[in-house]
Amino acid sequence: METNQKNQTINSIYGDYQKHLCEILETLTNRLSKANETFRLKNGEALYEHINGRIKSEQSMRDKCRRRGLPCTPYSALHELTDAIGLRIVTTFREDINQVIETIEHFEDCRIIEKKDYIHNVKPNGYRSYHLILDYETPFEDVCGHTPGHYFVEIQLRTIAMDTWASLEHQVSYKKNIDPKREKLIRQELKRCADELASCDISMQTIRNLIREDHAHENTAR
Ligand code: 0O2
Repeated sequence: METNQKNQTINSIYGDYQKHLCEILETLTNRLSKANETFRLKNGEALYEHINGRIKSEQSMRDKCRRRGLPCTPYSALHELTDAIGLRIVTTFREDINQVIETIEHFEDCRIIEKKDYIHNVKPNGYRSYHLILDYETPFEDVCGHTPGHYFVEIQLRTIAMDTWASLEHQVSYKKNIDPKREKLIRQELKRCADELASCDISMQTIRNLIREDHAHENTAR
């Protein structure tokens, strides 16, 4: 529940479904953490570096509904829009992203219904990330009144370098008004940083592959 300036209670935009959102977030986070641990025990390296989750805030969801011309209702928030529940998985190397996607593809109650590849199709400002929209089946009812229920979950996958840039850019410029006199320079610099970090990601991946090849040769030579 939220309160407005007159301290009147405003019903959550997520209605009675709000309690389920946290439960879904926790279940998926735990499952991914377990998968990470299993992968690490088997391969000696983690699947990903860290994971964060969030339920989109009331304000942010209401703003998004208004921007999209949708009424601020649970149906808009949970059926028309797909990012009420969000997970961000940060990997050390670029190729680990594919491995995480493969792991998620094996979750029986999750279906990937959309993939947005902002790594190959970099946003003009330099934003890189791989987004998945999941249709997650639950034993409880969804906003359409169906049981089993279906809830959308947005998963953002990126490397540490991509995440560093996105966090910085989010703080300084994403969806913010910038002084028009400086805007061009700021945007150019942000784009340059994004491209430099992307080039580091490629070098780090190459180094990792070389080290792996080296280990493989060592093992066959024994
Ligand atoms: P938050 O706080 O992360 O939830 P829209 O959501 O309207 O912008 P769309 O098409 O629904 O557009 O989603 P899109 O562009 O695939 O991805 C939206 C989310 O990706 C954003 O969520 C950000 O988290 C992230 N993102 C996308 N583009 C950028 C970018 O240029 N810079 C940064 N830093 N992040 C980006 P929200 O809802 O904006 O915020």
